[in-house]
Amino acid sequence: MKRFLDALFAGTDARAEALVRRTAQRYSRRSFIGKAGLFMAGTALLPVLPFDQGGRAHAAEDEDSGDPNDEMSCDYWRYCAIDGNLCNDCGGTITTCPPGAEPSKVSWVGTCRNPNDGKDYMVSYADCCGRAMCTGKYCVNSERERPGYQMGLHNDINWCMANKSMGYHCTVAVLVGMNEAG
Ligand code: ABN
Repeated sequence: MKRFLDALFAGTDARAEALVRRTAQRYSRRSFIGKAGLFMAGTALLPVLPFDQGGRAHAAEDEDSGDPNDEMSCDYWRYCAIDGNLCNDCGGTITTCPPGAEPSKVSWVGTCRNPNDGKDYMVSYADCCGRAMCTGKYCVNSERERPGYQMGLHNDINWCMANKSMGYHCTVAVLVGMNEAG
């Protein structure tokens, strides 16, 4: 075995050295540092480039009733910042997980205006976890959402990540507060 490996790697050091020498002759140190700096700056900037999420929102809009009081429609007022499968279309309700799934320990909170009383409500979009992804209606709305590089303001996230069982099943929309001033 040793003889085989020796034969396989024979000359490897010499070839690597020759390659390094050729590269060093072709590029000056300054140009190498410049290129490496450019590469590193480019990769560091990549996550903060703006990206268009319009397509996601439109996909959901196309097939909806537009009724802000229809809990099965993505246009239901409480879903203004939801990103997920509706649990009420997956064997649960708008506030409870389907059997066998448990609510995520952390959740995304949005603020939605209820057109029936004109007040703003805080809505917690908790994910239900521990079962395979449900195939019920998927809604993507993004009121006050910001792109992914501000993670705390972004809703396209699997909130089951803090649970023991991280599999995402569906999302509920629970009212957790009302803006008294509004
Ligand atoms: N919050 C719903 C979700 C789950 C997994 C991936 C993206 C969004």
